[in-house]
Amino acid sequence: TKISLIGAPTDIGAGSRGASMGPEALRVANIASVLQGHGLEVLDKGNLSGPSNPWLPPVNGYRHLAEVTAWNHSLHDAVYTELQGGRLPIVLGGDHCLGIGSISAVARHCRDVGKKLRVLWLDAHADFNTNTLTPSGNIHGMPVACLCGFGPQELIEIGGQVPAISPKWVRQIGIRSVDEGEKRFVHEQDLEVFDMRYIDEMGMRAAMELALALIDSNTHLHVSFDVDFLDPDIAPGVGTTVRGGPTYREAQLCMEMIADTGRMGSLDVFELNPALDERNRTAEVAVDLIESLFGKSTLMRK
Ligand code: DIR
Ligand code: MN
Ligand code: MN
Ligand code: MN
Repeated sequence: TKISLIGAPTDIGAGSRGASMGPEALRVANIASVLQGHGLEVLDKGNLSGPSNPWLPPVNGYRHLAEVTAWNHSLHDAVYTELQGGRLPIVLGGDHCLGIGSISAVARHCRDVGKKLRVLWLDAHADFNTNTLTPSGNIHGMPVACLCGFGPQELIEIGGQVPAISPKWVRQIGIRSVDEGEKRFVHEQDLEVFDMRYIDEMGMRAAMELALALIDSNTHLHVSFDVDFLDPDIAPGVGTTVRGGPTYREAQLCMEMIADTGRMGSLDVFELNPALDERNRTAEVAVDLIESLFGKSTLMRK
């Protein structure tokens, strides 16, 4: 596998500043050499550039819509280019609004090559708000809705087809914070959510078996890893911590089961906020888990 790292240094869709430093923190945590250690060829494409964060209040339920659109176009084009070149893009975010550009590019690529797409959304949040449902106006709370066609025209059309994806292609894992109106919309659209209650009652293994069900050799698996998925005890360096997330062991199992499918074709790492971290330990745990996503295991298996 040939990997391309794409830095997207912005906090344009977030409610706190600092996710713009995520790409450097992941590089400092040695993401490239760790992956190279697994025999993967890694090319660091450097950072995209885009508008700075004007830090303005929401307009019509959206903060920074024009800037969010510019960043997502740029990321869409970069991710699509790497996929066309037969490479596996890893997006180093950046806040989760960038999931729109990244996944719309992955969906476009899947249409080109006739693959099915499955999106695994690892997050404390459902990110299924719209401008009328959002309590904050922060677009990092809206990417899943935008990808499914519920959002402003300029964001829903980035991948060239509206909607970019169907809610049926999405599996959410680790969810434990959903806003009131968002909750109704998740139910209405029938999103498949393995929330923390499900994981508490059934275990991470059962959750992942279902989330990964029906993946076959013609499936492209995209992993959207919001670092706030993890329990704040192991991952304090994010803007919106929510207690009661997966432990280190549960997160490892989640990543290892994804690796076992052999179908991951693209990965996003979002919401890491070094300004809120302690000696880069959240970046280090993220890289450790990414290593498992690419097949690190304790013993030889099978
Ligand atoms: C909250 C927080 N649901 C919002 N969202 C996210 O503002 O829409 N935090 N995604 O990471
Ligand atoms: Mn474009
Ligand atoms: Mn998120
Ligand atoms: Mn989140």
